[in-house]
Amino acid sequence: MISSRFIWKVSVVGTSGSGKSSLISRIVYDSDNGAIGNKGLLRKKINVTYEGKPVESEFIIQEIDGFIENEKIMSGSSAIIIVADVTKELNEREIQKFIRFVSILERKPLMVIAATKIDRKYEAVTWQEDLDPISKMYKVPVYMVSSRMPDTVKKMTEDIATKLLERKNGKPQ
Ligand SMILES: Nc1nc2c(ncn2[C@@H]2O[C@H](COP(=O)(O)OP(=O)(O)OP(=O)(O)O)[C@@H](O)[C@H]2O)c(=O)[nH]1
Ligand SMILES: [Mg+2]
Repeated sequence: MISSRFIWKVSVVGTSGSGKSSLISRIVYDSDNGAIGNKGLLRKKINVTYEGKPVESEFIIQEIDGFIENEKIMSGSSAIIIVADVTKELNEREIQKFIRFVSILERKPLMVIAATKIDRKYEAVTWQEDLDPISKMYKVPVYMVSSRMPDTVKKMTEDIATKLLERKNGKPQ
């Protein structure tokens, strides 16, 4: 039996072609067909066990192209997944600037970095070590994922659901 239900708005941000739609498609349909509509909101139920009880969370997922510093959109999000393509040079400045913008919002969303396309590791130019400094400085966790590797995405999604519940319950992050 499900003991509680929560609805969270999750925004997926990143530059064009970074893999946002493919990640969303993996989360929502368990497929890596990135040809999902770009604009609509998609929903996905995520079940996790929290403090020994099954908890159902519903993610309402929105794809946002680029690192738009829009206060209304960002503070209306419960969580933001920042997508970085490991086959592309990391734009550290842009990501840091965006994280700083989100960090000072009064209703600060949970942020994670999804370093994606790790199935193409032979073409990778960005590594976990490149993201570690940003991750440590801003306490934003990094997930090495691929829309072609379902488990990596599932783990990140469940972690986000759990962290959102912890935040709601006032647990320090
Ligand atoms: N090998 C591999 N290719 C990926 C992965 N994620 C995305 N791609 C490919 O990268 C390209 C861009 O992916 P999209 O998911 O459309 O990226 P996007 O960020 O939604 O792009 P825009 O909506 O145009 O901004 C497509 O050709 C995908 O098939 C991945 O994890 N592995
Ligand atoms: Mg897209």
